[in-house]
Amino acid sequence: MDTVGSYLATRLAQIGLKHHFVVPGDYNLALLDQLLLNKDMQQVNCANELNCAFAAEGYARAKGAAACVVTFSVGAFSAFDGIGGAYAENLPVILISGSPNTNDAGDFHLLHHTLGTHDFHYQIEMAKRITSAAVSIQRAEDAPRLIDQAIRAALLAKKPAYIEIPSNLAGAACAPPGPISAVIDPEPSDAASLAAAVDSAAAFLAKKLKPMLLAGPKLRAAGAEAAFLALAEAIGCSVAVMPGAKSFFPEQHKQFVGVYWGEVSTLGANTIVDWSDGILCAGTVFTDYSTVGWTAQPAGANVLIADPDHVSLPGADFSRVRLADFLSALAKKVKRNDATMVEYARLRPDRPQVPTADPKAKLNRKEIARQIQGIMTGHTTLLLETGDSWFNGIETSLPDGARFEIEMQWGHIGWSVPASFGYAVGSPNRKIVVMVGDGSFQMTAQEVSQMVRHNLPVLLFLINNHGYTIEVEIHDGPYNNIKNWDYGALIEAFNAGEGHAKGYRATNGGELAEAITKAATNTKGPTLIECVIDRDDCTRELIRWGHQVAAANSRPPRKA
Ligand code: TPU
Ligand code: MG
Repeated sequence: MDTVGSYLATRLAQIGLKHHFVVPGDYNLALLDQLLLNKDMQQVNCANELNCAFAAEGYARAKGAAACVVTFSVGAFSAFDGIGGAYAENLPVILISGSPNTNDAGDFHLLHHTLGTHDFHYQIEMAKRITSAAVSIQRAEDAPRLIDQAIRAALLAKKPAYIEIPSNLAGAACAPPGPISAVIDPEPSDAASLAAAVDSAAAFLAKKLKPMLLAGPKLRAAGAEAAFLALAEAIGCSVAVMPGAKSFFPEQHKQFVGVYWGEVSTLGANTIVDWSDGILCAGTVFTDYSTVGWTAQPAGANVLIADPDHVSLPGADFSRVRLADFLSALAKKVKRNDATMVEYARLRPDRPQVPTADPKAKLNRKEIARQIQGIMTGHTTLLLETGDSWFNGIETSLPDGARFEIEMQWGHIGWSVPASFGYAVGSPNRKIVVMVGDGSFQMTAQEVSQMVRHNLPVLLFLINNHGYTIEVEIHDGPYNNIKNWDYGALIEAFNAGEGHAKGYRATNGGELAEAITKAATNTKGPTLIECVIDRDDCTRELIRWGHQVAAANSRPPRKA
């Protein structure tokens, strides 16, 4: 026989997890003991549950799925924020919470860490809104069915799931796991719907004089990057990506025409999107942010939307069509049409050449971006935090193999610190580079100490512009000022005599270059380089984007 906890551990290992992230608490301690018995997985502690959920979120970006284990209410409520992020960002993070002993409800006990009422159901009710499946195991014999159901739902939907395990059931006996295919095998497309969707899409594209492709953030979740590339090459047309899909199409590919983000696009992607008469949007998500305050949203008769399990085009809709199946089948049916590439050859702006700054001149963001560009390799994963880091980093040209992570849908400042920790645990052979603002860093800074604990050489560029600059551009006020910290000293304080974290402070280009050189030699721990710039040194793109988003946010209410 298995136990509920060992069953869960086996399933997590079987879906490819080598780690799970935890914060202990008395409702989950017996469960953590059971998970530790599984030698295929390591248990990784986090400093708090918000960071724990974001660490799992980052791990899921690297490995495809993740799990985090927290205690009841005091832990789970914090984790919900990161789980909401995983939902928004289409990442299957399994949240596991310890919960009250199964006898307590019937005994009408009041319990610690709860709301102080006899109701212990509120947590699963809350979890249901931010997961694809939420289960509570109240009898050990139900565990195999409910655990499989929750994990499968998460993997299929690429959304989180929630599993609640009472403190007295983690070690209780249950049946051993059956074949894992029952959990992981994908749902096939409906064959007839797929064929009809492909026929309609091929006809749609054949009628267009200037077709092109646009990749969106859901493309990776749908496992459709390779199929998208095949379709692009079959048509030979221009390919733009949304900010949340950067790196989902190789940027060194000759058909890559930049990041499409309305007027703040890179490489003139918007000029070709605006010129095209037939845009196949794969996995796109159009929000106020990604459409630059609703000023740039492909829609109408020129647009075909291919979602992870649905295709819609003018006058037709097809359900149960898996995106990868659709794109691969379509690639075999389309005609070559490179009109958008011919036009793009005329429109293509030169890549901005940023001159090297005088090494003694005051540091500015352009010089920071230039130097970060210089360290990008095919092994780099660049994580961009919410703030001007988005705009500074989005222009980075990614060498083949480089990956890029951004949390634009949820947009929780502070995400990048725990997420890069989780990502580094999941992908120890990649070079993890983070661009994070001072305000964001202050939200989750303590998770750097886990990078120290695990000797992870994450490289953090902390852009210290003395406040919440992105907010200044959207809507300014005294609330956008923050307390300055000595960031380099803080990082080294995490060592406490037993770590290898290094902190540097750069106020000019020369100091930055020197810090980057030293960081390259620190292979046993994180390096933080505080880059000090003026409060008003921000990108033109942030200002333009900020104005449009502010205008969208402040639309007056409609008259009744
Ligand atoms: O480059 P910069 O100065 O814009 O970045 P920094 O310093 O990280 O400041 C970010 C400021 C910011 C806030 C306060 N961006 N968005 N917000 C709103 C916000 C508040 N709370 C959470 C959890 N997430 C948010 N995005
Ligand atoms: Mg700032």
